[in-house]
Amino acid sequence: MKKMIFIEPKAPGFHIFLRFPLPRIGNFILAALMKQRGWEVEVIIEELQKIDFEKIKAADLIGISTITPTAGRAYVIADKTREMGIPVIMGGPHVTFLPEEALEHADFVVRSEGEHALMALVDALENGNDYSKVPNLSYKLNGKIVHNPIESFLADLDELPYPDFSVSKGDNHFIAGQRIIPIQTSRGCPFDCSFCSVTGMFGKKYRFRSTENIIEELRQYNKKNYFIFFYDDNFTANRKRARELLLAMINADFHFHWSTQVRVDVAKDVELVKLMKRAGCHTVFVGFESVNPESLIAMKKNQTVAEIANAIDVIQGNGIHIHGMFVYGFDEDSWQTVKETVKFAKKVQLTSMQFLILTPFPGSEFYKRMLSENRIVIKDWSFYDAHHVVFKPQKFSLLNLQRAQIYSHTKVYTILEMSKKLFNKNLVGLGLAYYARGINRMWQKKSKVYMKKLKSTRPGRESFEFDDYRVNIVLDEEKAQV
Ligand code: B12
Ligand code: SF4
Repeated sequence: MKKMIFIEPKAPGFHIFLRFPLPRIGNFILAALMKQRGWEVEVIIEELQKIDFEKIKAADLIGISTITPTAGRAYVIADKTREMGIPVIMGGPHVTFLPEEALEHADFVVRSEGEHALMALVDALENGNDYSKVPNLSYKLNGKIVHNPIESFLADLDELPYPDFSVSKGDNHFIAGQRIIPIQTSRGCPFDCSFCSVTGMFGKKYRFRSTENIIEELRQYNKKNYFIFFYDDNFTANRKRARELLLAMINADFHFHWSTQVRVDVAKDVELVKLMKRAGCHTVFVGFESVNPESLIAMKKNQTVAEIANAIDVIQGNGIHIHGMFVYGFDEDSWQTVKETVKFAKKVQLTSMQFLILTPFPGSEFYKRMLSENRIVIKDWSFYDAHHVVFKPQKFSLLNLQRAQIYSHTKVYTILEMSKKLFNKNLVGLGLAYYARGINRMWQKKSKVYMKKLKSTRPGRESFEFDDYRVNIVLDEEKAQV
C-alpha cells in the first residue's frame, strides 16, 4: 500500500500561541481523502511531534502545509525530503501566493483549496504524469514554471469528508484539561480587509456546510471535557444559516462548549447572540483591530468604534467571553492610538486580548502595497508572526512600533488588572492574563538580539540583515531535530 505523510511545520520563535498548538485542518481533510483512495496516511503536526526522517524515507509522497511564519521551516523539511528522493507537494496560504518561491524547494505546489487538486494530481502521478489538467497546480516543465488555472471554489462543502484526526499522534489537543476539536463550518468571507489573506485564499463568497452535515460531525464529539473550536473566519456572516445551526445545536442538547470568530456586527442581532449562548458558546474571538477611526477606514474593516463598544456590551452582557484582537502599525496609527487602545481595553474589561503588529502577509492587499512602496525591511518569513515589525511604519520608528506592542501587553496584564479579574470572578480571564503576562516577559527575554538590532537602526537606514540571525534559529532547531 502506498503511503503519504502530511506535515504541518512548527512555527519558529516565541509567540502568544505557543501553548495553543492547534493544527490547521486542511491536512486532515486531505488525509481523509487519500485514505478513501486506499493510501496509508499520516499527519505530523511538528508542534506536537518530532519528524522522524526515517519514516519520511519510507513514504511515497510528502505533503507540506504552509502559512507565512512556517514557510522557512517548511522549505528546510522539503529540501531534506527531496534529497532522499521523495516527491514533495506543498499547499497552504503562503505558497498559494508565492508558488515560484516554493518551487525552489518542492516538486509541486497546490494553490488555494486543495481537495480537488490533490486528487487530480495523484491521478496524474499514478497514470503517466500529465499534469496539464490538474487544477490549481504549479510545477516545472522542462525547467519552466507552469501555473495551471485555479478552478472555481468548491460549491458543495458537504462533499468533503470530516477531518480525520486519528491519523496523527497530535490527535489530542488538550488545553486546560479540555480536548479541543477544530471544526470548520464555512469558507470564505464577504469582507475585504486590507491586511487579510482569507478572501484571496478561499474567496469572497461565503460558502457553508448544511446544518445536518455539521450536526452529524458534532455528534462524534458530544462528550464531557470536549471543546469545539469552530475555525470559521466569520461564523455569523450569514445570520439565517447561523440561527438554523444554533437551533439545531440546542435541539441536539450537546454537552460541549465552543468558541469561534465573529465580527462586531453580530451584536446588531441580539437574539442571535442569545442563541449562541444557549447553544454553548464560551468565547468569541473578535477582530476589533483598532479604536482609531481613521485606521478602521483605511484597513476597510467596515466597522466603527461605536459598533465595537456596542458589540462588547452585548456579547459580554449575554455571558460570552471575548478575546479581543487589536493591531498596530497602520499609517494612521501613532503613540496616541496605542495609549487610547490600552485605555479602551482596560475600560471594557475583556476576558483576554492581544495587541499584535500589522504584518504584510502575502495574499493581502497590504502586502502588495508595502512591496510597491518598497517598505518591507525584513524578508525572512520566520519573522512574519505578528510579533515583529517587518515593514517601515509611517508614524513610528521600527523600534517604537515594537515597543507599542510590548507596552500594551505589559499595561493590560498588570497585577492590578489581574486582581480586577479575580474580583469579577473571571477566572478564565485571570488564567489567560497570567499566561499572557509570562509570554510577554519571555518574549522580551528571548528577543534581546532582535531588540538590540532595532535600537541600532537609524531612520532612513532601515534595511535589515536580520536574515542571518533568524535563519540561525531555524537551523538550530533543525540541528536539535534531525
Ligand atoms: C485556526 C487558525 C489559527 C490557529 C491555529 C494555527 C496554525 N496551526 O497555524 C491559531 C489561533 C493558533 C492561529 C494563529 C495564527 N494565525 Co491563523 N488561522 C487559522 C484559520 C482561522 C483556520 C485554519 C484552517 O484550518 N483553515 C481551514 C483549512 C481547510 O484550510 P488549510 O488548512 O489552509 O488547508 C487548505 C488549503 O490551504 C490547502 N492546503 C493546505 N495545506 C496543504 C498541503 C497540501 C499538500 C496540499 C495539496 C494542499 C494544502 O488545501 C486545504 C484544503 O482546501 C486561518 C484562516 C483560514 N480560513 O484558513 C488563519 C490563518 C491561517 N492564520 C493566519 C495567521 C497570520 C496567524 C498568526 C500569525 C496570527 C495572526 N492571526 O496574526 C498566528 C500564527 C500561528 C503560528 N502557528 O505561528 C493567516 C495566515 C496568512 C498567511 N499568508 O500565511 C490566516 C490565513 C488568516 C488570515 N487572516 O489571513 N491561527
Ligand atoms: S479580517 Fe475577518 S472580516 Fe476581514 S476579510 Fe479577513 S476574515 Fe473577513
